[in-house]
Amino acid sequence: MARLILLTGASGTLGRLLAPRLAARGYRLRLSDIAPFPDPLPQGAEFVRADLADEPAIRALVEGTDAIVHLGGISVEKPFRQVIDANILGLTHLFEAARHDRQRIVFASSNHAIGFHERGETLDATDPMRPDGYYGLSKAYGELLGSMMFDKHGLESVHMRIGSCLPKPTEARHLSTWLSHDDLERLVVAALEAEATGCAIVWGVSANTRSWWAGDDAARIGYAPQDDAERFAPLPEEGDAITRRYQGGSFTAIDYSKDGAGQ
Ligand code: NAI
Ligand code: 15L
Repeated sequence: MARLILLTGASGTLGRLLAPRLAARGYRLRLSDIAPFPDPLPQGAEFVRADLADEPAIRALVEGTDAIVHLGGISVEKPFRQVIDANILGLTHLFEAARHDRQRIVFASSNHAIGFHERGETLDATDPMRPDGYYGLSKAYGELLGSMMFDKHGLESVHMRIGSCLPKPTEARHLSTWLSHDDLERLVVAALEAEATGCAIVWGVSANTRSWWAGDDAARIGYAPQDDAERFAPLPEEGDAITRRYQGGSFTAIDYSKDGAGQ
C-alpha cells in the first residue's frame, strides 16, 4: 500500500503545485488547509479542512498518516498575533500530534529565518539565525522545535529553508534565492524518501551560480538540485538600500527603524 502523506497548506501556491505532482508519484494524499482546495482533487487524495490553531483537529488530521509535508500557515510578514496562531501554535500542535507515531515532518522553513545576514556573506546552515521579522522568527522557532523533538523524542524532521520558489526569477536577488518548481519537488521527495534524516536543515534553493548558501544536509538526504537561475541574468535590482543590503530582501525593510538606518 502506498504511503499516506499529509500535505498542509494544500490550497496555497506551493500546495497546489505539489499535490498533483506527489499524487503522480504514487503517494496517497491527505490534503488540508483552512481554505477550500480550489482544484479538482488529485487521484487518491482526500481533503480535510482544518485550522492549525485547533489542536484536536490537528491531532485527528495527523492520525493514520505516514509522513507530513507542512506548508500551512502565514507565509509573509504579518502582525505577531496572526503569526503566533498559525505558525507557532499550529506548528507545535503538529509536532505534538506526530510524536506518538513519529511521522517525519518536512517543514517549509524560510530564508527569512536568516534574512538579516548581508548579501556578501556565504552562509552554512549552522551559522546563527538572524530572523528578519515575526514571520522569520516563527520559522526559526520551527527549526528549533524540530531539533528539540529529535533530541528528546526521536521525531525526525527536514527543514527546507526555502528561498524564492517561483516559476522563474524576476529580480536580481532571485539569482541567488531561486528554487525552481522542479527542484522543490525533488527536495520534498528526497526528504520523504531518505532512509534516516534526524533533524536536517537543507537550503531550499536550486543550484544557483550566485547562491549565498552552502554547508547543509542536502547530500545527506539525497537532494541534488538541477536548475540554475543564472540563465535568466541579468535581472533588475529591486527596492531601497535596506532591501538591497540583506539576504531577506524586502522583508528586512518592513517596519525597519534602526537608528542610522542601514548601519
Ligand atoms: P501560501 O500563503 O500561498 O499558502 C499557505 C497556506 O496556508 C494557505 O493556503 C493558507 O490558507 C494556509 N493557512 C494559513 N493559515 C492557516 C491556518 N491557521 N490553518 C490552516 N491553514 C492555514 O504560501 P506558499 O507560497 O504556498 O508557501 C508555502 C509554505 O512555504 C509556507 O509555509 C511559506 O512560509 C513557505 N515558504 C514559501 C516560499 C515561497 O517562495 N513561496 C519561500 C519560503 C518559505
Ligand atoms: C518567503 O518566505 C515567502 O513565503 C515568499 O512569499 C517569498 O517572499 C520568499 O520568502 C522570498 O524571500 O522571496
